[in-house]
Amino acid sequence: MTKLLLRALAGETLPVPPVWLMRQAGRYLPEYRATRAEAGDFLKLCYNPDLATEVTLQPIRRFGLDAAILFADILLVPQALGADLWFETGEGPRLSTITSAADLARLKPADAIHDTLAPIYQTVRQVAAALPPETAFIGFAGAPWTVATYMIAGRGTPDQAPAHALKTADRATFAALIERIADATVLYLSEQVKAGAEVVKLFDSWAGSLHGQDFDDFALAPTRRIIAELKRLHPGLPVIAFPREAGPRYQGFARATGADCLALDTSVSAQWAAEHLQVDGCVQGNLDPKRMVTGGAALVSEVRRIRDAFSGGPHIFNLGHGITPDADPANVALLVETLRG
Ligand code: 1CP
Repeated sequence: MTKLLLRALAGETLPVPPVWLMRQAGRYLPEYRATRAEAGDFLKLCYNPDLATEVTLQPIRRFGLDAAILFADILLVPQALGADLWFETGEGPRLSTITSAADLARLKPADAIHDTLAPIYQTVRQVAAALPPETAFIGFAGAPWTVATYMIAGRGTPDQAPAHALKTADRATFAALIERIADATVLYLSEQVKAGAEVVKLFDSWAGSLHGQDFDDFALAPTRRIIAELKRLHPGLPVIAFPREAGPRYQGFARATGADCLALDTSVSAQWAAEHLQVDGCVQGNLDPKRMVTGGAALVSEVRRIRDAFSGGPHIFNLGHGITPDADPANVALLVETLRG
């Protein structure tokens, strides 16, 4: 096994950690903005295999990162299940809402997603064929809770209140929605792997708003089931889990779910994570995405601090959340140079 990212995921401690960045293909890159303009809008870009392949490869060409991540979005699964999806310019995603058993009944069965998602599998095939031999390829999906928060509210929400409200008012419908998304997620990620993805990542961006038994039932349990089913279908498949803002619930999450790597947000301390999380396997993340805007000597020292904190075990260098549109590409180059130089 020569790809550094796969070696780290297998538990190897490497002298220089492999590096990639969440949302590494995006608006901070002029070449992304040009391709997105060519596509017309964000969803057309996602469903155009040639253009989606192009934007997936752009940050690899520019920075020589150790992994590419499929260019798509976590909200394509709701769309494939029959939800209406559109993006309001300057605002974000909008979806038709699921607030009752009747709304849930109108969704398609999980195994009906492939018609809509076929172009995404084609993108995976094209990226896999085009990547340099040293670059690993990451597929992804949203974790059920996070996807459900968008399906219930019909948009991004600061506190996920509509999803919490449905969970309280009609737990059976809420749990059935989580199950439907989990079923679809297994099928979707399995097709990505068949098409050439070597690693998959589950984004549970809103895991931090689940507490106590709810965290166990709706963040941990669906993640565990998805990982178990994927590993049964694809023995040895490495999985990265990102229960963002889980705080103390990060501890034991990899062991309980079978994840090979935990993606860390910016709120956990690297020291604590090295002591309490890295003992269970690989970790990635933690650098504040704002450092990609501000750069300078402070970026260099932050990169070294995080690298040194995790130098005693398997580690993938990454940000604690997605890179922002105001990031300076020169700071990404500086990050990579600092790590490898
Ligand atoms: O070009 C544009 O203006 C669209 C911006 C954009 C991009 C570049 C969106 C809309 N999605 C994406 C791509 C994307 N989304 C990727 C591609 C691969 C890469 O990392 O380079 C990935 C992995 C995602 C995942 C995603 N989408 C998450 C989970 C990760 C996270 O950031 O927490 C979430 C929550 C979404 C939903 C979504 N899609 C887009 C936006 C603006 C949002 C957030 C909406 C909100 O909560 O308000």
